[in-house]
Amino acid sequence: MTHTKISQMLNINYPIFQGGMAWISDADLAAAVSNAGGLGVIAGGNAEKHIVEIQIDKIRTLTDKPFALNVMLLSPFADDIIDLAIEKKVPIVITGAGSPGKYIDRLKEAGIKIIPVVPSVALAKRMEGLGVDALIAEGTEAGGHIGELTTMALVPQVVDAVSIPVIAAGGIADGRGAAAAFMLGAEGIQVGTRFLVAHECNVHRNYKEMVLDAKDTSSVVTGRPTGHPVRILKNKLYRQYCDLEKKNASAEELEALGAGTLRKAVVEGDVTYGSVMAGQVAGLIQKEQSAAEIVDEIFAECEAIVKKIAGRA
Ligand code: TUI
Repeated sequence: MTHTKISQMLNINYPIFQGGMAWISDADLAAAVSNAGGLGVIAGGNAEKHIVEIQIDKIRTLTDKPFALNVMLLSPFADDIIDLAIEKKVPIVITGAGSPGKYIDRLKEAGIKIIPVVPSVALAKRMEGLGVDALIAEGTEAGGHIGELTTMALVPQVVDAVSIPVIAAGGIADGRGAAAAFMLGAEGIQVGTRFLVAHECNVHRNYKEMVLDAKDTSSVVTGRPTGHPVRILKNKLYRQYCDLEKKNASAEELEALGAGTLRKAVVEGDVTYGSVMAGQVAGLIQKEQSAAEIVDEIFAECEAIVKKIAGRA
């Protein structure tokens, strides 16, 4: 399960990507995942170029392994972050929350591998046509900004529609989820929520506690009326959001309630009125571990499951 087209293409030992989580996925977490043999990802999020530049310079002091930069296309600084990826010769760019069409030629010219997150078959086909290297098919179980389809339904449909490698994301936190993703035809997995509780993850302590305390129904979706659905863990902010929705508040009012709330949770530890973005698998996560322990455990479990199934045949 560890030797797939994607691990060969990116020169990594395990086909696992760490989710590019805005405000959270910094050089410390990304280097830990890359040093563990996976693909560490620095998230540009909504940050300005000089902030992201510091993280790119830092990761190069922490690892000589491949890493990726996640460019969040809803960011007002997305153009600058793409320029930065090219200037800094980042090996891999992952894009999310939109179509990276207008950047693809420049990234390819710079020799940067490009892997967009897609929530649908239509976008997957369009991206393949533009010459991207692989795709991340992310289901609605994921934390943060999400699409409509579940991972179980999306991944095999994307796999059937394209010939480039597909990485499954959304709802994967352990070896069982990884094995399921490979059964659906994925060549790799992306894991976000479980890395929130990695020792090397610098998210606020309160955020980690909320993930560890979460149960199956703790995650909810806000923002459907504004067209930017975001999965978070239920708290007072969510209840305020529901109250506003019931009052038929405008999209602007709803967007205003969400502004700045991710930073509030991640940096200040305000998990009451901040956005605690996490996936539906938060309820599975019971313990804090190093990034290397997480990576090793996921693949050991995955291989044991696959062997067990093969033994039944
Ligand atoms: O991007 C994510 N997850 C994120 S970004 C983020 S930061 C944020 N903060 C506040 C509001 C919104 C975002 C938190 N979590 N995941 C990747 C992802 N991409 N999920 C869904 C998509 C996506 C959606 C539409 C990708 C492409 C797309 O294309 C639409 C089009 O242009 O055709």
